[in-house]
Amino acid sequence: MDHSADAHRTDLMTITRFVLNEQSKHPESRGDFTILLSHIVLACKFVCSSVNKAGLAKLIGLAGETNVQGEEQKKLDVLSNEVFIKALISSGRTSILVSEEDEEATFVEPSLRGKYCVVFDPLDGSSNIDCGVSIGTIFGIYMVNDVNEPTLEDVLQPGKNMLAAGYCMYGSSCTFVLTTGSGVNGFTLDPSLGEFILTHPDIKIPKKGKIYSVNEGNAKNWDGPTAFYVERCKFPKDGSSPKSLRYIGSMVADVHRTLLYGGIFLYPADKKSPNGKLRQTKKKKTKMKKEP
Ligand code: FBP
Repeated sequence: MDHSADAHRTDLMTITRFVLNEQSKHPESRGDFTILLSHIVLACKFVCSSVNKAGLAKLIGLAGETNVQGEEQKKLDVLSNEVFIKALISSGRTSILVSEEDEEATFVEPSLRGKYCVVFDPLDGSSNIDCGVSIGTIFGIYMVNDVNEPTLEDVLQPGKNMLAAGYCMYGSSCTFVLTTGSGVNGFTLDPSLGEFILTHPDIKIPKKGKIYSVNEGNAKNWDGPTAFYVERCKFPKDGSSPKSLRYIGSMVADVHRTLLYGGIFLYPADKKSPNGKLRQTKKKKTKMKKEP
């Protein structure tokens, strides 16, 4: 493969081309996943554009509503959630959508139903929206068990059943990171083309890392093992250098840095959040609702 600068300019591996290449490895595939992913990518481009204009377009600030977790919903949260719900439904490839911003799952009406379920947080890191710090979208894709009878169980499967998962980080650049189960690849949005270009092929987290990432402000709530581990990061007993602390407070940004630079990101369960703060779908809380 020609890695010269010119090649990168003229042999662009866009995310669409990448996924189509992957699809060609599965002759039985009818392109449904490619269509679903193209709608997720479109929604990410829209959110990226909105995030970039937020400060100017007065999109930040409180929308006056609160989400199911009682957090004040900012306009970008509401907008991002609506964009993803509409994009996923219009793909015609989904049956159930679970958004971190909604109390109930969206149950797509039969005429628009498809074989996938998508669980997502449209805009994670909401406490950082107003100050322009990196935030992101997180998503996971399951296959529905019976497209004629989608049920709650379809969106409460273990993570190992996911067909694909990824995130899109809205930071100094817009980076889309995806896995379909065999490797992780990163794509950077070229605003002049409006395309995500493959910039981080086959990402592998470094075996060793010099960074630990945790909210030290929660230290008084940690259990013994967590406190012990973090203490060792700061005061190693094996003669190695102390690790550096980096904590952005947006999971997507902290995870992305950890993936590229190595080290550890942790948000341990503690006395304040016995189940950990970074939420999963709660069985008791997710209900079905008819799509409007
Ligand atoms: P939100 O659901 O309010 O966005 O919270 C998620 C999050 O912002 C993560 O992105 C981040 O890792 C974590 O909360 C930071 O939590 P804390 O401010 O308690 O350190």
